[in-house]
Amino acid sequence: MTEKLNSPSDEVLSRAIMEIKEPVIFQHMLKNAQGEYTWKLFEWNLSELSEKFGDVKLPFRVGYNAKSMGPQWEINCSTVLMTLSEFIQHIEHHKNDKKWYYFDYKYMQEWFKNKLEIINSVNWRRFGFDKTGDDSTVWIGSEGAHTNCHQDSYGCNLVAQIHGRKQWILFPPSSNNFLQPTRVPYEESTIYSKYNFFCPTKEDQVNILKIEDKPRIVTLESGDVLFVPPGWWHYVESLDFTISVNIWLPIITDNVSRVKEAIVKLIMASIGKNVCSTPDEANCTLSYCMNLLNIALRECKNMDHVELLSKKMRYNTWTAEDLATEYPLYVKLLREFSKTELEEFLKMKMERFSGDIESLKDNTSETDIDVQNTYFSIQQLSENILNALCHPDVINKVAELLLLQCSM
Ligand SMILES: O=C(O)CCC(=O)C(=O)O
Repeated sequence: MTEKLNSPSDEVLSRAIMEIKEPVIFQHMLKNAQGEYTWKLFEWNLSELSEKFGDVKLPFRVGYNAKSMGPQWEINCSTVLMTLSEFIQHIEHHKNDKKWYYFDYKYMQEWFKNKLEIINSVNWRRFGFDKTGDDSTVWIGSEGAHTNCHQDSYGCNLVAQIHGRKQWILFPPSSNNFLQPTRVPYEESTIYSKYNFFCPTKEDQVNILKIEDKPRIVTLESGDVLFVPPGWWHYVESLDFTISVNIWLPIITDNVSRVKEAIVKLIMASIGKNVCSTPDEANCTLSYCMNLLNIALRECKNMDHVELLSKKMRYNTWTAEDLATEYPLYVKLLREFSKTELEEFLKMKMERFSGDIESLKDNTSETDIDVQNTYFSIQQLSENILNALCHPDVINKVAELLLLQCSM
């Protein structure tokens, strides 16, 4: 019994994290024996935090707490610049704001490179990884700020909830075919689902309920650390003012993923000009993509296959269940949602807003609408072609054949 009260060692964790295939939540892991947080980031209150962040103007993406037909994509969002202190004041004074704000997916070293105190206020050593804020990203949002449902192409993920509550819906990698993967809008290393989880339409609801695997739904609170295994789809929403920090840890199959991402990028560069308009598009020239693909293929080829196999075989021990059973105070499995629970949950999300986005935006003129309609049909067609060509099943097969050819 005493054994069960021990927390997992750093060594056990760094190994287990590379092996488990189900998400888990780690609790009480970032506190010392005296019950104090080991990360400074947890210790600072909001006014201390605002002071540490200083006068750095952070770009917050702006979206709407309202109904919309499809997901609110980043490319359609405007941005406002605010210091952390201005942001905190803004949300305090606009409690029923129809807008949400998200400073999201920002590498800490880019924004706080001269603020070592902030960089060093994060440390993943307790999980067996010698990494700090230098390798982490930070996410600061108001109620309703969300990241549309997606799958990350590389690595696995540890997410620490610093402040507020964030809701996560996770689906296993096998849900690929049900989640309608799309590469439009194109984002390097992210495969989005077409469904709007923030405010689903009836059609979204019907389709999401067809997914056979049960989702896991969890609300992270301050001090929780979520582990997202490779390939798990996730939709994430702030339930109030939130701050979280995450780190992507490289895994052995990232080499092959790099080949797959390079193939997608090549397709995008060849025919996706009308539909990708993220900053990444600027880099998306054919020769640049060919070069990327070449490098990724060479990397894969150079990988010592014996080493790869032995790494895979060496410790095939931990499952999420083992870890939760062995360390019940520190590791929790996520609850599976039944079909009925999921149905109720989606219904609640569907019905929660009275107004729609269009009524909150400025009106567009009729001529604009005509132009948009013609553009829409061309765009829709290109989008369907791109999504068919970039479907994970297609890319997996192409990468497999390409790697086979290259190894001959
Ligand atoms: O917190 C969020 O909004 C999304 C986080 C995420 O997608 C990730 O950590 O992989």
